[in-house]
Amino acid sequence: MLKKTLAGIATGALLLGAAACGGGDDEGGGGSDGLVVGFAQVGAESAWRTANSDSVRDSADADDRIADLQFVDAQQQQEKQIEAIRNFITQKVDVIVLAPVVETGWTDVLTDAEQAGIPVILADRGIEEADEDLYVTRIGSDFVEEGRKAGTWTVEEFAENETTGILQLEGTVGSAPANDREAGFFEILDGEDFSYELVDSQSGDFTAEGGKAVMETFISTHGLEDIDLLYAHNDEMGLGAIQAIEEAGYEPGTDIQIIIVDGSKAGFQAGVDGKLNYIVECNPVFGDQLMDLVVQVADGADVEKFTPVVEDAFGVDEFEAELPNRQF
Ligand code: GYE
Repeated sequence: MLKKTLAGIATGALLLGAAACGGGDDEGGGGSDGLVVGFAQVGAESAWRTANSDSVRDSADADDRIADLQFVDAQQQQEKQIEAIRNFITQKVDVIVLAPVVETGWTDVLTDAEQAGIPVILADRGIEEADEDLYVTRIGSDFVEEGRKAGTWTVEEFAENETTGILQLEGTVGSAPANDREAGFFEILDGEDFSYELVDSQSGDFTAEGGKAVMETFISTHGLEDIDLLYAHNDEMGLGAIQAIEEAGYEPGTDIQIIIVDGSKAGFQAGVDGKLNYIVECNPVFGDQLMDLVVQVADGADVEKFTPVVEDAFGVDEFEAELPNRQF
């Protein structure tokens, strides 16, 4: 805590120095009172999301360059995010941070932000390419790459199978991580000499309840005899599915192998307990990096269009050693 405060003071001092060099332009961002930032967060649907919200709030609190972070939890509803952005525009915040729940439907509201002269940073999820000019930069994960990691493990793990039966639990329909995790996964499967059947694929909306309900339907519709693998786009849906599998009298991790994406403590614990087989990490702790971007963007600095966060992937032999390192 002390370290964080000192770091905040140090960066604050740096910024004051930079402002002095720049001739003390107090317009909008970077003024001596610090920046006002509006953050339209997706919701609180997962451990990943909660850790992400905590990281952004903690970093803003500890950062003297940020006067106020206005945080809105949009409960996974795009209309609530649009409403939040309209409020931020009315209040003339310095920078808007948006974690867009889905990829499409942002043109109007982001055009309004642009016309109001308020820069927008995307945190976590991305939006469609057609609207690329309406935000300055995005910080977050490479979701296609996460899908590729899951795909690469799958083709190796089931190399000897004649045909591999797969079920997919998709994230929120139309969201960047659901679209991209699917695209990366099947890019690898289709690019290799690998025979598989996608037996079923449905959205569990990134929640445990959603994952459990969809898995119950999968089991009652298809049984598990011809299924080798469940690919769940996040931990919560995978953990919900594990419950459904156990309640139906099967052994998760053995009767059906399971991949999850995120890598929360609960996810790793399920791995240590032998209930799942591969974890693709998605890192939510990028609050400090985000605050640096906020300040740079408010100052009108040139920044990269995409700042990736560093991520890994873990197999069964690594679950136990990695569990104590998990931050969420
Ligand atoms: O994987 C999931 C959350 O957008 C990367 O959203 C994020 C995803 C994450 O609900 O758990």
